[in-house]
Amino acid sequence: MARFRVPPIPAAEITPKDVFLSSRRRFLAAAGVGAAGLAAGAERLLAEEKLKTVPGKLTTTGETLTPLGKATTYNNFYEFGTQKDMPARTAHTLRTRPWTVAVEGLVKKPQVFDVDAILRYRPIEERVYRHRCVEAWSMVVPWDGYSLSEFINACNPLPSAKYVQFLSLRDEKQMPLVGESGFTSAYSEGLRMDEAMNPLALLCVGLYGEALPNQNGAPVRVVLPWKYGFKSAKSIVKVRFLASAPPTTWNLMAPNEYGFYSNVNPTVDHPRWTQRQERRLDSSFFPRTIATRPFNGYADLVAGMYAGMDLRKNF
Ligand SMILES: Nc1nc2c(c(=O)[nH]1)N[C@H]1C(S)=C(S)[C@@H](COP(=O)(O)O)O[C@H]1N2
Ligand SMILES: [Mo]
Repeated sequence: MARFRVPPIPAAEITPKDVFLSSRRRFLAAAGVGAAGLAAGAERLLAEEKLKTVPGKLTTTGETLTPLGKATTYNNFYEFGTQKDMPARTAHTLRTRPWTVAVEGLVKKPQVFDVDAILRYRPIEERVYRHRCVEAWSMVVPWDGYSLSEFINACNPLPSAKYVQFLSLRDEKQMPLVGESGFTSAYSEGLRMDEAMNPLALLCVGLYGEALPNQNGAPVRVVLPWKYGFKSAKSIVKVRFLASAPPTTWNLMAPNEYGFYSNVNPTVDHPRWTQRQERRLDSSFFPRTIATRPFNGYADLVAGMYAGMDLRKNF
């Protein structure tokens, strides 16, 4: 199995080995029980499962965070059911260790990385990002990970690689509901190389300082805060470098609804709902309706990549 050819990072920066969640913790997360409601024993367990994180530089400030219990119970992960509350109840069947990510296509040399090597490769940053999740809903989530660009550099893509594809696990045994997803093959998403290398693009291994719950894409996913949620593939097992844009799951399923770029754009409506507004899930009981911002508020960091492109055609 290939290893990153980099000097080992200092011991103090290494993430604890057993970062994956216990089944009890998963159950509690699925049930939406906060740390306050846990017994002392379970609290100790939680502490042990904390990721060691450093504050991320690219952090959204001044917005109320979406509580952990909401971010982990209102999910899209069709392999675990098509209703928003289903992944939290069914994704416990996913086994996140051992787990490998295969890197192939236009690279110097194909490699297979163990997920724990990926976790230890760089200090895990906590980055608070606006997240456009299911349909026209949004959250503000403290994600944990590091720049996707760091991982891509370790993959050694060739100059001919212009796009990168992410493929999720597809396993009928671990995902008994995958047959009902409508997906005909492994969940696929893709980015243009400059998008993938943008410092905002996050290789994500946790949220709220804890390892990713299964329903949020354990053990490793991407998070692309200027795009609609579906661009962020969960539970990734393969990364492929390509000369042209890969087929993507939602684009194949409904091409008039979901384009390749899918940058958050209040001026291009989804055929079935407006994109001018979003419903923010935070600690208030009723979600607030707020105006959607171009590129989800990240225009200063990403708009330059699309200069000269017609974003109504390339939606
Ligand atoms: N493998 C896989 N990845 C996926 C999906 C999916 O169904 N399967 N759904 C996508 C969609 S539509 C959204 S909105 C986000 C939701 O991420 P969240 O549940 O962490 O908010 O995951 C994306 N990644
Ligand atoms: Mo979505």
